[in-house]
Amino acid sequence: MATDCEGSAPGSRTQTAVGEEGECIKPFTPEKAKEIIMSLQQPAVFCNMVSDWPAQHWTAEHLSKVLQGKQIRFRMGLRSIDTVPQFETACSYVDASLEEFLAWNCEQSSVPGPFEDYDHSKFWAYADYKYFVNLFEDKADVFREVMWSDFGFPGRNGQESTLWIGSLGAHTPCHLDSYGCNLVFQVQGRKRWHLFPPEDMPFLYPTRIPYEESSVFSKINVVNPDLKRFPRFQKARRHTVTLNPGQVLFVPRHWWHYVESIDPVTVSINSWIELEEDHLARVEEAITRMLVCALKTAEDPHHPRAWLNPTEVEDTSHEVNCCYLNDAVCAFFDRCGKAKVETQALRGNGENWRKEEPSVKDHMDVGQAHSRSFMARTRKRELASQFGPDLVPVTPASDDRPSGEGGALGSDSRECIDRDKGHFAELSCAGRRQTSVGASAAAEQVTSRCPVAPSRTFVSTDDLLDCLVNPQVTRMVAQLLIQGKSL
Ligand SMILES: O=C(O)CCC(=O)C(=O)O
Repeated sequence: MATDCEGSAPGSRTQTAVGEEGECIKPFTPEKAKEIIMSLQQPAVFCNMVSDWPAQHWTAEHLSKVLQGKQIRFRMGLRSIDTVPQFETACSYVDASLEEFLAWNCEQSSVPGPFEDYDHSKFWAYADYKYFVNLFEDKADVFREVMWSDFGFPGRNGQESTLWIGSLGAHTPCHLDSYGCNLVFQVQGRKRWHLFPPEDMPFLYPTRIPYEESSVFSKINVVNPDLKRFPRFQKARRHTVTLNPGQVLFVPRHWWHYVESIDPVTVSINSWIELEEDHLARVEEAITRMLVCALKTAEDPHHPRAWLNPTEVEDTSHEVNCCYLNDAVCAFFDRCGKAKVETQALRGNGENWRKEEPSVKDHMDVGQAHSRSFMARTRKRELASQFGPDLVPVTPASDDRPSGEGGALGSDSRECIDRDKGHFAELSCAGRRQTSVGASAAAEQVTSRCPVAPSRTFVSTDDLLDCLVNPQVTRMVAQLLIQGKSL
């Protein structure tokens, strides 16, 4: 069953217990909340934890007054549902104030101003992923209206948070965040989250194009999947939850998510909590950056922005990327020390997507592994006992099969697969012939026969990158690199 937390219909808020002194009593102490966050490996919704936060009043109207006409960049997307994800590289952008956004959103028709070219019935607008520090600059009093200290992170407030303001249909394509785990406070309107566990990575067809440091995108539009192209997606275990105002969603590390606004205006605030595992993730990200920049720049030196997510400022030179990789490896050793190389770089360390591939160290530690798994089971039971009205687990959707295109492959798709097989056979033969004529002759053939038709080549740069910088591969490369340097 999809989770829809009770007790907070849109716009309304749950009652929080009040103590004798009039103070707000929360269901979890900061210490308990942090313990849950640091050990829970499934998404869950915290209720009744933020009713005394000043930021609960941050509607878009309120923020428009605070921001006093400040220009914000809105990402404009089409409401129509395609099977291809609407990546940020395919969106257009409008600079406008929140007042102008609200006028466009309320009028529901073209109003003169920055949104005039965007028919409200066809487009959504999203001021997404806005760091508070850029929006509010040094307004420390505004930062303090967000109090992540209630979740056990003293001193963490708006300064370490991002803001998301969207219209109906605004969404973020399915991706995972390479660093940290996530706390998301829904302030206004509702958002529907579609989540998938890290172990489902092979079913989500990961890609690093468009390239953005810290995000691995899925090639699938999870609300309208193309099951002919991506049949493995049928195996993905979708978890859905509708997040209501006043609730805080906990997204564990590396859970995939697609997020859509399902009310006319939505406002949410999130903070990514750094984790110990981020040190290794930073090395993996540096390897990814180096390979993506090198191959994509070589492919088309003149159009870097075509593959770069708009959130990335620039494609960096090979020299800069080398420095970045060296810094990441040094930081790994500085922060973790050689002792941690064992636990972080060589062992499974509870990482879901590596469960199937035990490391050399795990093979040697069978006895210890058994007692570890006993402890993990006990821990899981302890955590489950925390679930109740104030901490609602996000469970797998009852109909696991994704919607659209009928689910099972029909005759059309089978036909298409057979056609593809024929294509494959033809091209593999061509490939074998090429190797037999020798590398230099083959290279000559390549340059003379297909000089400018990358779309017709069988293996494109992106196909190659999808394999080379697949997160499972970069994990292994990072481990080998760290292992080599720790000797
Ligand atoms: O709210 C959204 O649209 C996306 C949020 C997100 O991706 C995140 O918080 O990591």
